[in-house]
Amino acid sequence: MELHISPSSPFVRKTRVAILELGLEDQVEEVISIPWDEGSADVMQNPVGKVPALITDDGESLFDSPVICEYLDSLSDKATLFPPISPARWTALRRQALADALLDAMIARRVEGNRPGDADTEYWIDRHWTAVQRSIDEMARTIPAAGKPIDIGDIAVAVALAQLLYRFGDQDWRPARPELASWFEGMMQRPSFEQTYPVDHERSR
Ligand SMILES: N[C@@H](CCC(=O)N[C@@H](CS)C(=O)NCC(=O)O)C(=O)O
Repeated sequence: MELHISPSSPFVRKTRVAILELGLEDQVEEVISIPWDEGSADVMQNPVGKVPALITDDGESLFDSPVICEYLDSLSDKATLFPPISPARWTALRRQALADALLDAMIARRVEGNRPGDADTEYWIDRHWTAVQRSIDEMARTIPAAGKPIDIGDIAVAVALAQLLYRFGDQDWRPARPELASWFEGMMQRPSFEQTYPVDHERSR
């Protein structure tokens, strides 16, 4: 299988962490595909031109990160990141959705912050940042019990919180949320997170 990645993408990181947690690293070749490069949507076979995209051994392309993670999960006999139908499944999927939505809001806030300002810019920055803060508060309210097996919700939440520190390190979410910070530090010590630290890749334009 081929996983199209850009090394700074948190959605890519979710899939890379999942691959390591599931023990599938020998079956996946990583290919750097920068979405901003001409023709990358065709190479990735993803019409919306975003990473990650996974090309399966049958030549099918799969996107986006939740679909890729669930597909990878179906291939592993080592572990499962998607609990079977039960309350635990909805908790895991809800936490994944929360984390992905936090990242969407964080990215939108970053884009807005990099635009030449107009009257609406402050409104949108505030709106996106408020969504980010509410999402972190929700994560702090729903910290998993100690010893619970890791699932896709845990991976997604930890990736999102790590990306916030990577992109907005000057607005550290940890001091006001010590219990979430302590859970997060435990996640960051897993080899799957240590081996997937984000790196900015130079754009060709
Ligand atoms: N919902 C998608 C989001 C993927 C996404 O937004 N990827 C970003 C990189 S972090 C991207 O490729 N952006 C390029 C673009 O917006 O054209 C997922 O979970 O995979």
